[in-house]
Amino acid sequence: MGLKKPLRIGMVGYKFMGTAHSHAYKDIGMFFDLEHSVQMKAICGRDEKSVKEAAEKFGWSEYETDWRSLIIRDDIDLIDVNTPSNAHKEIIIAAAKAGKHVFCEKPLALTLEDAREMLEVAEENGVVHAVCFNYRYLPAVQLAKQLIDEGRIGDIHHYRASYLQDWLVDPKFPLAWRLQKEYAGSGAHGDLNAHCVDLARYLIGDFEKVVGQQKTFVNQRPIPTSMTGLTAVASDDYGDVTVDDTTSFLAQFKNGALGIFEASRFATGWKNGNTFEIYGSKGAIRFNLERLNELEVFLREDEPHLQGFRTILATESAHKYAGNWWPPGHTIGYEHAFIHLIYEIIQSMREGSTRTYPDFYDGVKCQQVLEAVEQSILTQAWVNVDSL
Ligand code: SOE
Repeated sequence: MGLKKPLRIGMVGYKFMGTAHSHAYKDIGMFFDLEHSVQMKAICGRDEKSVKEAAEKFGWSEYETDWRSLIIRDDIDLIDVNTPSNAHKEIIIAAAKAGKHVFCEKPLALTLEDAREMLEVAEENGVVHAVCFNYRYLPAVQLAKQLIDEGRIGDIHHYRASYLQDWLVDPKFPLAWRLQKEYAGSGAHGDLNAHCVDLARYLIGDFEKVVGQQKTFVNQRPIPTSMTGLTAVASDDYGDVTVDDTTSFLAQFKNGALGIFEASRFATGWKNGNTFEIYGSKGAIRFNLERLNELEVFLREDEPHLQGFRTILATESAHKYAGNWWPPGHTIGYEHAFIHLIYEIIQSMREGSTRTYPDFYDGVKCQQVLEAVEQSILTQAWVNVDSL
């Protein structure tokens, strides 16, 4: 399907991710040359007062209170969905059937079956489909990918990933939607391991088999009266936590590498520690999102007296996307990865261009690994990812 100019966006959701996505649409034209400029047409949410406030604050021209009205508007080309995960499928499928391009927050769906259906419908309707695996698009992560693709790290032996946060270590933290299976599908696993699995696939390739373990440390929490970002206000009533607080797993990759993954919201001291370490026959790479401008690199080819991890500040114009921002050393932040991803989606929408962003196929492949891990926990045995 050809792309109309400019690209007119309709968005569902206006909380944490809604803010991040709105910010990206607002800023992108200031720093990136777009063949198709972006118009923030309408934002949608059920609470009229709040969505109206969000529209004004974030710079959307209009607001809607029913997503069904949003997706049938003929002045909108792309629907961006960043609601709680349980609402993704219905909205995305309806939007794709209405001929809209679709951009969805991760995890794509609550189940592998749902994710597959979303991919099928998007393909049948010939629309562009993308998943918000934003961390691929940090300059330091792009550098890691470049070094691996250039063969500088050699054959990969080990992939270690962790995504560690600590916002649930307080047992009084309220029962947010992210702690309820019906809304979130799973806990730390779908929320955080989803990013780790996508980064691993992006950087070193597909998974062969997995085996995992998971635990919920606090089984009941106060029901919230309100929630913004990861901050919530508790009431005196308690409800059941129905998802994992932590899930870790071992993996084997199709290329022969071995992997270790861990996601937790109980990792005291870590705020948003999305890390990976890659050890290969020629070198090694280490990344930590809490220091997102940096990439640690070790190259065995260095002279013996210079051997050691060097810290590269990925802010040179030679580093992908960095040159669009500030002079070298003027660092960027969490929000920029969303802009870079949206830039790739828009660029790839040009006639005849190649896809350079994660699409629903990647969303399905991620869900397949997540579900294989869940199955391995139930059966207490390794699960071959492609058997699902
Ligand atoms: C909350 O755990 C969260 O905001 C995730 O939902 C995001 O995907 C991750 O990027 C940061 O943490």
